[in-house]
Amino acid sequence: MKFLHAADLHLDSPLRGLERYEGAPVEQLRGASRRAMENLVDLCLAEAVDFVLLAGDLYDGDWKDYSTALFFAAQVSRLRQAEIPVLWVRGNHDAASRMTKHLRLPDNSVEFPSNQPTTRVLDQLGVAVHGQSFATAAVQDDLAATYPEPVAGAFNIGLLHTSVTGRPGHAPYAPCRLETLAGKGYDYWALGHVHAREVLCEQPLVVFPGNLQGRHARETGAKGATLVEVDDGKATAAHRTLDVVRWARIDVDASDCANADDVVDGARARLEDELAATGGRSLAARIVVRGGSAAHAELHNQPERWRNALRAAATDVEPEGIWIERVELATDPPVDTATIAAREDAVGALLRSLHQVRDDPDRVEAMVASLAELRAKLPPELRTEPNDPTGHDAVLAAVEDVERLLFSQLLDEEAHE
Ligand SMILES: [Mn+2]
Repeated sequence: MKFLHAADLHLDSPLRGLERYEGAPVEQLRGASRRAMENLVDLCLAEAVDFVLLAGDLYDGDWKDYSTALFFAAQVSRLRQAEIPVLWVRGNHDAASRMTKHLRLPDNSVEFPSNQPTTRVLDQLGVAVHGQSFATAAVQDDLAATYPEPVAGAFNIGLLHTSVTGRPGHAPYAPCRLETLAGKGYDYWALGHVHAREVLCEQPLVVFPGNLQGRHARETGAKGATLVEVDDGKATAAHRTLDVVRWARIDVDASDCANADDVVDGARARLEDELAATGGRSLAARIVVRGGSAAHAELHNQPERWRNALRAAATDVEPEGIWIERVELATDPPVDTATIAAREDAVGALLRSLHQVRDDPDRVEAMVASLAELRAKLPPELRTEPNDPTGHDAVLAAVEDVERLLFSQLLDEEAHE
């Protein structure tokens, strides 16, 4: 037996930050969530899966018109022709109360109700799927707690949209404990909501497949669904990549760049690498240029020019294949500490006194002692850091941080005077 588990399709969700500029592959980006769903159906047909599970957020929100629903219905029909059922729940984005329009789906579509958890048994396969849709967007109850007991003799699957115990960047909806899921007696938990793929438990398998298509610069890396094969009651899960546009963050270290052209060349080389890693997909990239650099003044005097030079480099690497979502020029001025420390002004005196602290073990120890005194006055719950932030090494690192931050700011001011 074989099934496909996907979640968070967010059909017709706009890719955030989509800017038009000459050469930007705008249409490809716009249709990305639909093309990814077509890839999903293609995979199901090629693998001849027995059924498909969709764990919520099929839609990004209420449909603007019926075209989103018609598209989804057409994809479900492709699966119906191969007699593949699609079992699905609603999540926070497509909760029952948020959707004002309705379209009857093909009869291989099985939507779980939102008023209580229910069980659908696929007789021929000996599979029982338990699920409950979100009635409203912000479900605060532990839905998993009331899921039915496993059906004896069947392969039991829990289908659920949930944050489990919470994940950074995701609202804490339908919270539950991993122990509740693992202890339910089910053979597989098909979760949705968290957009990063994560296998929370191996025995039984508890899986977030991640979303089908990244939607913004923080959803980087390969996106897709989980293909599950069950042999003798034992399930194995494998990620299958289905996205059509790949998000990447391109960090460019400008500290060795002599000028802004070097920065563009460095970014270009990184874009080539990232594009090669996408396996023929389009690339949506955020470029972040950092580091104390001799190119700093040039970049900051003409930021529009260099932003567009970076866009042009991307278009040159792959016409209509790379879209630059944003360019952050976050360089610092080059810091030549020897010259600054020799200066007779206040800046030079400040740097020299920082170096005196750094190079004098007695002064560092004095700081450690006075920080330890402060730390002792903290309530115990604030003293739980595993690495003592008031230790000798931490204080030395802090002094170096002060130097770096202070001087990049001070010298930036000078450069703009
Ligand atoms: Mn989602």
